[in-house]
Formats: sequence, C-alpha cells, structure tokens
Amino acid sequence: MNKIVSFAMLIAVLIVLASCSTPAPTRAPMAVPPTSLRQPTDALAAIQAPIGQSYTNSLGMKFVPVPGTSVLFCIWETRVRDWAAYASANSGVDRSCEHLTFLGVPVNDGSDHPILRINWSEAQAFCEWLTRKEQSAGLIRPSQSYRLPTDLEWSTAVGLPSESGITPKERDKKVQNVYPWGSQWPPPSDAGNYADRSGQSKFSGWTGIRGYDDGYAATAPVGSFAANRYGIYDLGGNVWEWCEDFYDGKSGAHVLRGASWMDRSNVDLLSSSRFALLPNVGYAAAGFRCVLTSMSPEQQKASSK
Ligand SMILES: [Ca+2]
Ligand SMILES: [Ca+2]
Repeated sequence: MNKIVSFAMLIAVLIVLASCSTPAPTRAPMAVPPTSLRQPTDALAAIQAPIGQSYTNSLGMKFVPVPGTSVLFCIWETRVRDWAAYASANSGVDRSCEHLTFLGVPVNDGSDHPILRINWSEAQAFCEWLTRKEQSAGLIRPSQSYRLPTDLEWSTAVGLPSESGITPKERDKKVQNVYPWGSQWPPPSDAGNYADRSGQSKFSGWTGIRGYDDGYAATAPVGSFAANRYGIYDLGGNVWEWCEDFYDGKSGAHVLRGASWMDRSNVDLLSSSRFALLPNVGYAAAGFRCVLTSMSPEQQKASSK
C-alpha cells in the first residue's frame, strides 16, 4: 500500500473521530529538587536507573535491555495513565485522547490501555517532559533521556534479521513471512490484538482476520498478550508505534511500526511493515512506546556512523 497515498484514507477516519486539537503544551514550572539530588556527584549514588539494566521509572513504566541496541525498551506501549500524569503536570495538553470512541464504541477504555491518536510531536513532548522530570529528581543521569525508538531499534526489538535499505521506506515489507509471533498465517490464537471477530461483532461493516478472535474489539490493556523473548509486550498489534525516523527523508512523514487493533492484512502485520504519518497528524490506531537511552544525542549520532 502506498503509505503517502493512504493519508487520504486516514483523513476519512479522522473525520469520523472527534478532532484532536494539538496545541503546543505549555509546561508548568517543575518543583526544584533538593540540592542533594541536583548535584550529579551526589546523585549518582542514588540513581535508580543502572545503565544497561532493567529499570522501573517514576510512572511505573518498566524498561528492559534489548541485545543489539544501546537502549532500554519500555515493555508496554505508553498507557493512558502515563499520559494522564503528563497532562496533569502541564497545561494545554490534549486529554480527549484518554477516552476515545470509534463508531460509538469506547476504544481505550481504562488507564492501562494505550494512549492513542497522539501525534509524533506530542509523543516527543511527553519524552522531553519525562526526561526533565526524572533528571531533576535524580532518578536518571544527566546523560540519560527518554525518546522514541529508532526504526532499526524497533526492528531489533521485534526480532527481525538484518534489513536492506537506507530509509524505513526502503525497508518496508522487505522481509516476507516473518511476523512478531513467527511465520504462521493466520495468526495463532492470542498472537496479539488485531482486527478480529470481536471487532466484527461491535462495528458495523468491520472485517477482521478470517478465523481469528483475540477477544478485544478495540484496544486491549497493555500486556494482555504474551511477551516476546525480551519481555516486551504488544510490539505486534494494539497500537501502531511512532519511531524517531523520517519515513523517506522527503515527505516529512515519520514512520510507525507494528500494526494495530484496526489492521488485518497479512502484509500490514509483517514485522517489516511500516506505516507513515506527518508529525502533526494523530490517528486512532497510533500510539507510542518510549526507550531510555544512556547516550547524549552527540554520542548517539557518533555511534550510528
Ligand atoms: Ca482485536
Ligand atoms: Ca503495538
């Protein structure tokens, strides 16, 4: 499917949904941490995020290492409860995305469901806020920060072999017959949350994967299906996940990975499948996942050369 062309289809979906205004959030001043936690030399002894090891942050988000990358991956898609903490601490953050409906049916109905319809820029603002919050509290080092995974980090996390192509667009769907659960089609039961019989029973005109029923018409609470080899949940399905990278370096769109509760195609569900949206566009099947990096942007740039 031509991703750029597919924007027109997305716009139709977005018209059906309530519009998601995306005002630039203005941030409330953060509390000044105690002096003992502001000084790196003192704080390092109290740092709770050991580099390269699993970490649970101040919002209860759990991070695990992924061999072959230099980052820790959140085991969950960013939840409604995580977004609510961000929105409570900052003025002007859109909170309508915490309670979406689709064709009159609640979508992310609960604090452990993924936040969705968040655009790329909003996801960036969340990561920047969380970085400042935890650095100020002495929970992570000054060199550590939260961000979105890169396209290739996401590929490593989902277990893809080496991919050819410079841009995500060039890598799109190039690895055939590899899904997050293996090579079987249709997916085995409980492979993940995709368009299925449950959706068909709730949404008029909906078509799910033939013979597949995961039990969730819309989103599922994060972690409802089995984790992968690294302990990460829902890389396949539930919500598409924004990545840092541009899709093709020309369109201005950014890449998303993993398919969602609205997807059923044996092509779109491939581990190597990519989707793309402009950074100011929210979509009812798109959320995000954070990673924690221990390298400064300069170090990351140097290491990727
Ligand atoms: Ca489903
Ligand atoms: Ca996902």
